[in-house]
Order: sequence, then structure tokens, then C-alpha cells
Amino acid sequence: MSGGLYSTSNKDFDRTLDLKHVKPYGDTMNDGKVQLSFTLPVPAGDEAMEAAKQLIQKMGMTNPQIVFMKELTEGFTFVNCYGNCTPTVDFTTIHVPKVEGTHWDMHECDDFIRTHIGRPIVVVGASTGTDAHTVGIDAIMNMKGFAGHYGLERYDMIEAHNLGSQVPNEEFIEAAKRLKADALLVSQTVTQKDVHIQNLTELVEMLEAEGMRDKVILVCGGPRITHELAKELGYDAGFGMNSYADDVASYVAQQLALR
Ligand code: B12
Repeated sequence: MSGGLYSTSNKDFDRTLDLKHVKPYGDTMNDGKVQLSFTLPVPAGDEAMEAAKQLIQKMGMTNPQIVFMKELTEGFTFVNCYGNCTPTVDFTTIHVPKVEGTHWDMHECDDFIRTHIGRPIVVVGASTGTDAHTVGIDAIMNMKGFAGHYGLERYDMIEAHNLGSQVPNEEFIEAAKRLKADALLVSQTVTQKDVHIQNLTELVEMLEAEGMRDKVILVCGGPRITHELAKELGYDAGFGMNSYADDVASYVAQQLALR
């Protein structure tokens, strides 16, 4: 096989990969090996191990093995398990909606904004609602950036305002108005009981009520955010894990130029 994603030496070595029936890889193709860990609300001991075994069998796995068990606190047991997954997925039918456009680095983004917009873009970001996680939004906005990608504060042609965490939607909107934001960046990390859905939805409704929704580029991001979810909730784009300042800067600059 020549070129592309599947031209690795492993694939050339093992020709039993069937993209219509993909299952996890442990140490041989199609072995289906899965490692999972969870906590059971029962005391640590043989009965907890047996319960964990039965559970992973009920999850559709064969050859269940409990390889680690520890009492977390009285009445709670943490386990690490291995099992062989039997279901498969058809990789050839998978389609994941993604943010479209050209990806540029910081200098290319600055050049594009200078040439096509002719003024700095105002970006206001925050971790909103009750969410106290700041590391994600800081990774995108702070001067030093994250994983070798400078943050938006470093861009010559982006005026970046990072409002921090636990910013109520009302305050976020007030800041957007005061700063005349072109783009709003919302970070959401906590997804327990779908709190992110409620909070992200509330922001869209409030922006609509203020007549501001169409006047800003609205972007959300976080480890459990997908572009598909963001679009469903009324956002222009969504960025998940492994996204960086240059991804969002490229997107915002191109969108603003289009508008
Ligand atoms: C550090 C941390 C904390 C710190 C936060 C400190 C701080 N100043 O941020 C503290 C200790 C305060 C904390 C508190 C809590 N935490 Co916490 N925390 C974490 C931890 C360990 C790391 C998160 C992190 O910093 N990641 C690193 C950054 C760089 O990654 P990221 O956020 O994914 O960001 C990247 C992308 O997602 C994206 N991105 C993020 N935001 C945005 C925004 C835009 C616009 C764009 C474009 C991109 C983007 O770009 C970033 C760079 O690639 C995670 C576990 C984990 N390992 O992930 C738990 C975790 C997130 N926490 C969790 C929980 C439950 C909590 C608490 C509720 C615990 C509690 N019961 O009190 C509280 C929340 C309090 C609150 N009101 O929010 C859970 C969330 C589970 C869930 N599904 O909701 C996790 C997953 C731990 C777990 N496994 O249970 N936490």
C-alpha cells in the first residue's frame, strides 16, 4: 500500500486489518484488547473482583481479567481490568464534522488579518458559568500559549481579553459589549449532569435576546466539546482537545473576512 494513513510498517506487516470491522488493538491485530478502570461502591475483596468480572462480561467483553484492585475508602473499590472486546465498527462509514478552513500559524494569521481586515480583531474569552477550570482557556489565550503554540495575546493583530473563570453569562455579555468584541470564546470543562449544555444554551439565548448573536463569532471549546455539538447548540464552531490558539485564530480571521 502506498502513502496515506495506513501505510505504516505495522499495517504492511499485519495484513488482517479490516476497516469495515475495526476493533481495539492490544498486541496483535484484531485481538480486541481493552483496558478499563472503574470504582464499585462495594468493599474491596474477592466479591468486588467477581462483580467487576461479571460487569465487564455484561459489557460484551470476553476473557475478563482484574489486574489491579484497591480500596479507595471504606466501601469503595477501584479496579483496573482487561477484556477482549467483541463488537466492531465500520470505519469506512465514519464521518466527523470538523471546523473548515485553512490552518495558519501565528505569523500567517497576523498577515491575513493585516491584509484582509486591516485592524486588530477583538477576542473576549472566559470559562463561563460555574466552571472554575482556567487551564484550557489560558492555553488558548495566554501570551506563552500551550504545547509550542503561542496564545492569542501574543498575536500582533489580535486584541485578546481573557476574563478568567466562573464568569456569569451576563458579565461575559457586558464585557463583549464594552470591548466591542468580534469573537467570543467560551471554555467549558465540567460536563457533569450536562451543566455545559445548559450554560452554553443560556449564553446563546441571552445573546439572541440582546440582538447580538449575529454580530459576533461565537466559539466554544473544551475537552468534551465537538464541532458537531457546538453547531447543535447554536455556536459557529467548537474545538475539542488538542486544539490550539492558531486553530481558533485561523478560523476567526477567515470568518470575519467572509462576513
Ligand atoms: C486541573 C483540574 C482542576 C483544577 C482546575 C484549576 C484551574 N485553575 O483550572 C481544580 C482543582 C480547581 C478542579 C476543580 C474541579 N474539577 Co477538575 N480537573 C482538573 C484536571 C486534572 C485537568 C484539567 C486541565 O487543566 N487540562 C489541561 C487543559 C490544557 O486541557 P483542556 O481544558 O482540555 O483544554 C484544551 C482543549 O480542551 C481546548 N479548549 C479548552 N477550552 C477551550 C476554549 C476555546 C474557545 C477553544 C477554542 C479551545 C478550548 O484547548 C485546550 C488546549 O488544547 C481534569 C482531569 C484531566 N486530566 O483532564 C479535572 C476534571 C476536568 N475536573 C473534574 C471535576 C469534576 C472537577 C470538580 C467538579 C471537582 C469537585 N467535585 O469539586 C471541580 C470543579 C469546580 C468548578 N466549579 O468548576 C472532572 C470533570 C468531569 C466531567 N466530565 O465533568 C475532571 C475530568 C476530573 C475527572 N476525571 O473527574 N479541577
